[in-house]
Amino acid sequence: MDNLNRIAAGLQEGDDALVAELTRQALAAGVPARQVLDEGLLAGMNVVGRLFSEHEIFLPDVLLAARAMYAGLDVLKPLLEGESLAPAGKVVIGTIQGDLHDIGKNLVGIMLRGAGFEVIDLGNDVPPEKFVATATREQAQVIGMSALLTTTMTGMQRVIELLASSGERGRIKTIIGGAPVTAEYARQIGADAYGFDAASAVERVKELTAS
Ligand code: B1M
Repeated sequence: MDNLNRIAAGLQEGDDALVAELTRQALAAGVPARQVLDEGLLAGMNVVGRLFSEHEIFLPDVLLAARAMYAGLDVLKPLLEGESLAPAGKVVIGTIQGDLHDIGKNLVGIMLRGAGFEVIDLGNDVPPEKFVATATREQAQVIGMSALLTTTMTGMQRVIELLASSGERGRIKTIIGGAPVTAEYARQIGADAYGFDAASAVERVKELTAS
């Protein structure tokens, strides 16, 4: 088994120390950070998601896998963030209220920082009012919202409604993403952009801040 497959397997087993060590080894062997992320950590997490939905594994297993994912991400983070120069713009990000999933949102934050954006991360379970109040106070150009549950994604529309009622909708743009979110849903609720993954989120935010 090659190193990236071992990372994916270690993540599925929830072995955080092993995942961190294998991630360091892969980097030392010259594997690019993005490849370690995509073919090691994310590949492992995809299997975890499938096994969880098929009831082959249970919540404690998913929690351990998430911890292992973070152990690997901690090693990759400095490389993914890179060295940014002048701030390209300010983005407020968070996972919507009621939703505790934050791995994808954190990845989006890391990649945005890597592209030179100043990122204010509100964490998870963020009330709509907090997104709007923070972006307004901080004069951010973009609000980025993440949702992983079909039951919480509806909360993102509330943020857009609040922006409209406070007169900030034209100035502060919105981008949404997360596993259950689609481009069609983004259009439906009036979001300015949809990010399929962290890399495309960066491209969309660049477009939003350029216009
Ligand atoms: Co939960 N969970 N979970 N979970 N979990 C899912 C989402 C689920 C699909 C699993 C399944 O059944 N197959 C399912 C949701 C079903 C649904 O809504 N239809 C589910 C469920 C049901 C639950 C609980 C309700 C389980 C329970 O308690 N019975 C519970 C809910 C808790 C809550 O939030 N209130 C729960 C809890 C958890 C853990 C805490 C154990 C853990 C989260 C730990 C953490 O985040 N710190 C967890 C995990 C890890 C998952 C899965 C397995 C993996 C999610 C993940 O981190 N993926 C997930 C299965 C799946 O998604 N297939 C699942 C890796 C991450 C990098 O991907 O977040 O999709 P993702 O982000 C991607 C893109 O979506 C995109 O870019 C990222 C990078 O490419 N993206 C954006 C994300 N945000 C973006 C924002 C953008 C743009 C792009 O712009 C701003």
